[in-house]
Amino acid sequence: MLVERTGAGLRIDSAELRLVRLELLTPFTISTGTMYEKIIPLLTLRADGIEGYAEGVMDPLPDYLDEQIAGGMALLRDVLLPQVMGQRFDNPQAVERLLSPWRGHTMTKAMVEMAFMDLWAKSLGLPLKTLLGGSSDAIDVGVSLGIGPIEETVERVRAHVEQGYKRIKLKIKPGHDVGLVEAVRRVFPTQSLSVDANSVYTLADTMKLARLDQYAIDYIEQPLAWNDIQDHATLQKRLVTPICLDESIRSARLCRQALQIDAARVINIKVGRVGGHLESVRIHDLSAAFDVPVWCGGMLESGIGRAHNIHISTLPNFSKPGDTSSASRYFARDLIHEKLETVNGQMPVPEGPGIGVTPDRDFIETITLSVESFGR
Ligand code: OSB
Ligand code: MG
Repeated sequence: MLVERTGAGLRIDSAELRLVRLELLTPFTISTGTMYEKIIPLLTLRADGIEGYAEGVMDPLPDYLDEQIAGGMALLRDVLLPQVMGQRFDNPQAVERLLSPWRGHTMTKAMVEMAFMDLWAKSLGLPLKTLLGGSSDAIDVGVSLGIGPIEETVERVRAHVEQGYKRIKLKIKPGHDVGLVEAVRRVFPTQSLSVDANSVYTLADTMKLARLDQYAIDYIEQPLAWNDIQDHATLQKRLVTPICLDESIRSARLCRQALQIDAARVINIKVGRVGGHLESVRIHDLSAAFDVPVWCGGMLESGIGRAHNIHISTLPNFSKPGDTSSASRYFARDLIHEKLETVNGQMPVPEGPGIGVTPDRDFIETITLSVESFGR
């Protein structure tokens, strides 16, 4: 249950929308392409001298979902930020309600909701996790390994297993699937493993995907189309391996429909994908009611988005390790002062009010592509 605030609510008096560029230490390849850098939209909302922060998880091109940075920035600039500016909100639900008429754009709307959640938690003097109903001080984490040569991937699995990561996720694509899993399983017979196809297969690949059943992987993530649920239910009937949906779950309603037809037995929640924390908590609760575990996905976030993800991962049904690994795996330098680093496969939850991390303004200035201000 979300903590209710009594009193006068919060009036948003200004905002800053910034675009920054962070180089990735190593390119990250998934079935749909390779990322060399992260372009990150950053939003700051201000009220009563307090600041709330969020980052957007959309990419420059609509290659993960049908949202992209340019469209999100335009919607924020022309519609969403003018809408919230100068408004007093009695609770985060009121922010969500104001944005609800706009269709789709869950990644863009999530930026406003998440920045407000951080602000709200800080105004109450509470860590975000407390507001969301979580309590643990550290969470179990896994890693997601991009597509690369098989031998090299086996060595990368070894390095991460040695660091204590609790689950290794292998990115797969046609021609780089059964052979890869076979090679990794041979060296690591009992390690918790999963695979992620990022929507690249079709039902015509059912026999191929069923061959993965013999390797005892925890789940196969998003094998079929990003906007499909029905075919995943058809596929699940033919597989022993549980299907985990990522791209397909963009709302609690889509999640309910997926669970009702057994299209998924595990759910990946990305706060920035589903519109924010409130919808994430609904998906979490709904999945619990279906006895389906959830885990927190990642989009190679900087420390701002990563901190949001870590807080929500403290809820009880986040019972599988999340993709909330050390920021230093991706970036030479993070956007925040604090270090988000795993210790023996566990990520400590940042302390203090809100998300508990603070932007490194000097560094952010040096990697800024554009800045826009709203309000006074
Ligand atoms: O499908 O989970 C995914 C990264 C970019 C786009 C899609 C995905 C991913 C990851 C990265 O798997 C996980 C992480 O942030 O560490
Ligand atoms: Mg995924």
